[in-house]
Amino acid sequence: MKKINEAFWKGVSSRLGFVFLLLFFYWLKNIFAYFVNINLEWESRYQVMLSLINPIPLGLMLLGLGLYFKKSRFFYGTTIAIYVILNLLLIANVIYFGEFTDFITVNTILASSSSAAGLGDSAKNLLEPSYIFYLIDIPFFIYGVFRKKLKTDSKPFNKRASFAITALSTLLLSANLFLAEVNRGELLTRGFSNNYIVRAMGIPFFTAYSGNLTYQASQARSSATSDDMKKVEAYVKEHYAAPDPKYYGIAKGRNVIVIHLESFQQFLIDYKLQVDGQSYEVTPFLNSIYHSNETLAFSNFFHQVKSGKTSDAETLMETSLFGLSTGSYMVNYGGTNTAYAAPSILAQTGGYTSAVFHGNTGSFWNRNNTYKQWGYNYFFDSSAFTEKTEENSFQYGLNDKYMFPGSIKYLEQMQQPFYVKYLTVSNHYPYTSLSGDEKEQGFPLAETKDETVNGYFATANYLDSAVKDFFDYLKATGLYDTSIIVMYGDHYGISDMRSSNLAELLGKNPETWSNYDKAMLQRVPYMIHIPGYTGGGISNTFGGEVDALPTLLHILGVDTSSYIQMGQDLLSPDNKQTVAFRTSGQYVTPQYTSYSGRLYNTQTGEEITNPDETTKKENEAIRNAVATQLSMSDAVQTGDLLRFYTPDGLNPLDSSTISYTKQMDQLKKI
Ligand code: GP9
Ligand code: MN
Repeated sequence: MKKINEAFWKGVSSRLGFVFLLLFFYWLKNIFAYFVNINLEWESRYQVMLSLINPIPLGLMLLGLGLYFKKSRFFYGTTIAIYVILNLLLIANVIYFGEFTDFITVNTILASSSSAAGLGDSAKNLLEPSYIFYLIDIPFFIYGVFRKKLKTDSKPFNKRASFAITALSTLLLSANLFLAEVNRGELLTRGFSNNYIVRAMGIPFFTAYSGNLTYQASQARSSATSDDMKKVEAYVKEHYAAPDPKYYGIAKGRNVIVIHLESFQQFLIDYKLQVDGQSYEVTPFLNSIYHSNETLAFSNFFHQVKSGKTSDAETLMETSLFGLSTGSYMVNYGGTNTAYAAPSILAQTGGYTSAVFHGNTGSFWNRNNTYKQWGYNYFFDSSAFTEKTEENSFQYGLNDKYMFPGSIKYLEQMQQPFYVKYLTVSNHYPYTSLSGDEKEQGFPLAETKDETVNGYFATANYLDSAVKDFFDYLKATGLYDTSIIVMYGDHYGISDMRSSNLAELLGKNPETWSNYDKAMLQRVPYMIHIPGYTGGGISNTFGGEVDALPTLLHILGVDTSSYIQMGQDLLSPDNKQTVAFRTSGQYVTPQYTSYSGRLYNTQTGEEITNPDETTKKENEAIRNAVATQLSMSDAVQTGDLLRFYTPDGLNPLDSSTISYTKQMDQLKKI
């Protein structure tokens, strides 16, 4: 035993032995991450095997680079530095995954100044006990060094042998790629999902892959031409869904108040939480709006966001174009691309003034730049809310019950008709925003094993009551009767990783919780409340966030036939009811649901494992339709194609005249 012990320390005290020791720790941490913190959605043993080996090739290649150095301090300096970087990359991805169910792309890193501020903050809340494991090597090294068991090796490693290590790791990497390709053809060219790439190739490989994508994006803009725009134009013309005259212009000229319901899922509507034998209605006010005949409500409205989360939802809702397949459109292109967004369209067609109210810093998601490109006249961010204190706010900003009242002094000065958007925050992960908030109203926590799920209902209840108070204000001032109020949930609040913890609360079995259940949980509210109108009701039409803008514009009597929008009016009889998720190959129609590689009957929820010819054909057609819709949108977004096209009756916007400083003075002047 003693001999083995000595041989071990002797081995790892050689340069090559040291490299293998670091490689071993790195491998161990990756495997731990794959099994504990990251969900790779393995579908077969083969894929598990791929994941087990994938940290090794690149790990060896990078850690082996130090071997080329003769001098001892260069060897150890380089090797340890590379090891630390690899570890940081792994840990950062683990934490990021916990929040976004996605991996860090180079886009995200480049945009860190605008989005990482919030992530850094939430990281503090995201620390889980299991993360201790990533420090497992530290006590080992302390022991080895202090007991003088782990020594440095001053003998340079043979040049040829260093080369052999590089060659070996390259060979292993090719083998890894080959095995990955066998499992999933065209893995890298079609991308599928970030998850697939990490599953097959590991995290550092994915980072490099995404870096390449970012580079390509910058190339895409410079190579895009007006011919590309022609193709998009043809597609949009063909998919235009003409408005139903019954709804066209029913709210013409009214103020539009948009309320963004943060992380609000459709299942909350009418939901009653049972705690200690008592039943608590979570969102009584929103339920009353949902069921009102003054409201056009939608029960099968899906969010279509990806890693841009809130920013993707805003992009979809206000431009009828999708966010990106990786990263955030607003962060990457929002400040530069030509856009025809709701504020600018309404200003030009109806003389609207526009503003956003949001209790977080204006740079988050690059809003301060994007909103100018979208034509927002005013943007009141956290700096406009002087009532903000430690107690009434959290990492995403001022709580809703302070943000709404805090906006009034600005809203009162606003020229009518106005288009204003309220971005709420209190119902945001980790659903602990109310600790310290005096207006918190004692709504009970759910009693599952998941803290995140438990807090979700109380923050949703708080949001509900904040919205009710705001409606009361609107009614008291008479603004209510001259406005319409649009409300939507931006995306899921409980991620797919956690959603099985919701199963029991929804009367389902967590053991049989399926991808179908996960897909159905992507429904979010969409309601257009029109005071005084009585032709409302709940529509079961299937649609997504991309369909919201044409729907709203038609209600306001704006002709969208020459606009470049990817969505279809949800009230139009021509609506195709095909909902694309932002992850390729995933969709919902009234008949089929395709989610995480599985196909289901949307009506029954049963999995279709052996599709017959008709089913295959129909799904092939749907797959093509959603892929085309996404690729047309991507062409516009990444190629900045709207610089080549001006819709009838609109002009490109001159954003240089918009400034978000001294806004109260600007308002008073007008
Ligand atoms: C931050 C808020 C949250 O300002 O909009 O964004 P999210 O984390 O949901 O994308
Ligand atoms: Mn959000």
